[in-house]
Amino acid sequence: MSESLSLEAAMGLAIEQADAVKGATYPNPPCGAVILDAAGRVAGVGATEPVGGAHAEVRALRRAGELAAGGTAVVTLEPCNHHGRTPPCVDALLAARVARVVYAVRDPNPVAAGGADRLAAAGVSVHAGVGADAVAAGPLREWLHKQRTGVPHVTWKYATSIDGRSAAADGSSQWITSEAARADLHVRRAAAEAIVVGTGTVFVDDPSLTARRPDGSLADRQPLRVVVGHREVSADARVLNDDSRTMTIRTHDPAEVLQALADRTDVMLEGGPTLAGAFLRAGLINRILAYVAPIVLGGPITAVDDVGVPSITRALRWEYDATHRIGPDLLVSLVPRESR
Ligand code: AOF
Ligand code: ZN
Repeated sequence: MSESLSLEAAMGLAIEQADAVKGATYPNPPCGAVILDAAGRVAGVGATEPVGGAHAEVRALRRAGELAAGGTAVVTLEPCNHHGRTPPCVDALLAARVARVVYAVRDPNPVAAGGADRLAAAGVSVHAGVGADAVAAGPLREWLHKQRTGVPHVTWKYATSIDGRSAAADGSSQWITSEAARADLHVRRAAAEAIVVGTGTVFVDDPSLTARRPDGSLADRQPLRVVVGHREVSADARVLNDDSRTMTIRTHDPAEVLQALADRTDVMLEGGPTLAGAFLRAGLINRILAYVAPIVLGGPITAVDDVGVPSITRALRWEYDATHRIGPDLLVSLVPRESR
């Protein structure tokens, strides 16, 4: 028999559920839910289904069955209060006679909001804010950004030597980082909705931009591949193969790129240096993910070109948000300084 869980631990479990469906639910948020029975033991867990399917609460309640009565629902997002593509989660929680609801982040979507108030009015004990920072920086980061700004969240990813070079002097750039780091990248690609590169990168690297497993097979979910720029891409470029869909956008303007991707939530920018510089100058990068290898390359080829910084006082300021050791490499995650 399982032991009773603290609310923080239950929220940790709900976050794991949400992380596992990240990328599969947009435009809906990837949410997680845990139902604890009246004794505080896990009775059911669930995550948001792809759009049009059940919300996390409904999945978890189905698994918990009768055990939900008198228990606690621990959810990453305030339960919805509207008939959208699915009925309100609040109704399902009330029907299951849950005694308490604990959620991390308020639902900023005005159409779905109000769940907490309705639950409280119905006599359910409601607690907000448990695990809020972890959820807002984790599974819901991209979706919350989109709700707030109307623009997709952009992660700029690159691989670099410890001295900041993205290729050797002769242009060779494959295998800067380890196999372990590349496997991590492929998991992140599979969770992204679109991967953007410039035509220069297509010419130089001929990337396929798919999400692959370590054995080379294609992951179940493939992001849309987006090639940005005026030049024509050759018909036999890997980025145009049948492994995923590809969109070409004939502009260099980052704002126009994001307009063309306005129905997306989570966009990954994979270079090259000119396009990355343009996005940075435009202030349209919301996270930097740098895979840093313990090698020194020297030479002229850097991950990013001009970013419009004439002197140190005008540097674009970021802050470290997480660092992970991946095999021999480091993964460094940064967010804009002012966003926190
Ligand atoms: C929840 N739990 O797991 C999710 C929620 O069109 P619908 O019916 O699928 O509703 C979409 C809205 O519901 C979405 O914009 C967001 O406000 C909320 N998503 N709510 O209670 C969930 N994914
Ligand atoms: Zn819902």
